[in-house]
Amino acid sequence: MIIKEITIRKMKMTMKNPFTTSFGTLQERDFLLLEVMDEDGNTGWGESVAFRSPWYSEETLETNLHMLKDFLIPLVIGKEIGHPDEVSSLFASIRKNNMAKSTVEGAIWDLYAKRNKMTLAHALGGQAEKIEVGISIGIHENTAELVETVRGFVEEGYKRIKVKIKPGYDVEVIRELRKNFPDVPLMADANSAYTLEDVQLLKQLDEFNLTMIEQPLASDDIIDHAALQKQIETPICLDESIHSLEDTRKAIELGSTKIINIKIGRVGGLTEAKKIHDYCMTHGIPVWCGGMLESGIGRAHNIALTTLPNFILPGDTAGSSRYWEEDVITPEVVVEDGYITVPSAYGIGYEPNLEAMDKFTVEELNYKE
Ligand code: OSB
Ligand code: MG
Repeated sequence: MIIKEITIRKMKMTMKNPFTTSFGTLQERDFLLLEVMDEDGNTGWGESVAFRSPWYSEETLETNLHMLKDFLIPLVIGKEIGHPDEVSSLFASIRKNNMAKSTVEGAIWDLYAKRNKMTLAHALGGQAEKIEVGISIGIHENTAELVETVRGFVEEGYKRIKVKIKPGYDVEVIRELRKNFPDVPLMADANSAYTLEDVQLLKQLDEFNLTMIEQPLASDDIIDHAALQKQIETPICLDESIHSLEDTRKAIELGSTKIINIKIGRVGGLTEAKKIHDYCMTHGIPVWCGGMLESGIGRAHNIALTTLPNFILPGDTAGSSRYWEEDVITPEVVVEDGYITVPSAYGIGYEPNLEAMDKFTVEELNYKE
């Protein structure tokens, strides 16, 4: 396939509910969608999961736009590409900027699958026909309200509940949740809010039988996480610290992590995500698919990835209605009794809903060969 044309849409959508982490609250979701077109007029879609500000990682919507316009698009436009695995070699001269790279690579994967009349899941080697879904719940300062929110999602059938924690909002909140939901698979995500000085506090979480604690320590750390894991029972799962297969190998060798949260954008695309999946499978490390409050385009990629066999734990791939009044794909992503049925249409398996997309598009940028 030859990449003839690329269109970027700057998007602005408002989430139904604000989402609070240890870093702050988000309700406006600004992001990029990217469409690639080949010589036959087939198209593929990708999403940049970077946020407006660099709280989760150093990338932002504007740094992604800069990388795409000035470096990444010029490296693929007009190029003949046999397989999406080649995209990472085309980008080899560019360091990091994984979310920006993943935006283009994801669109090329979708295009490749459509050209070959396959689902993206099959193109990746995934087999599952339905996937288990968990949900990530933001910080609620009022614990009674949190309990009711969790109850609603448990009743909807979500297979695992993840709550955000931060210093001052941790042990007692988890205790209350465990008291109310003794058997629900429960986990906590700290988004790097603690340090090794908090070992005694983190140890107290051991009594609640959490499936895991996600990224308790610094976002660039694997050394202290290894030290922490030696002192706590709860399995550590790394999110922010893992950007590549190499990071994965090192973290596993050091004993910094027992589970990996794979986010396609964070690791630079589906090809790297699949490598991490395969490596973890060989090493007995279960993985699950994280979320970045994506629109339906990004979620569709997450769903396809989750069909690979080592995605043993439920992911943060909640349905469209968890986030949006109206999503940008059709049909929307539906979670039924805690499962998503993997779509059978070619490529990402959902059609862009152009009418909805236009409503949320702030600007469109077009690049031709
Ligand atoms: O740390 O997993 C995270 C959302 C934004 C940034 C980081 C994270 C999250 C979530 C929500 O936990 C995942 C989702 O529902 O998409
Ligand atoms: Mg996380």
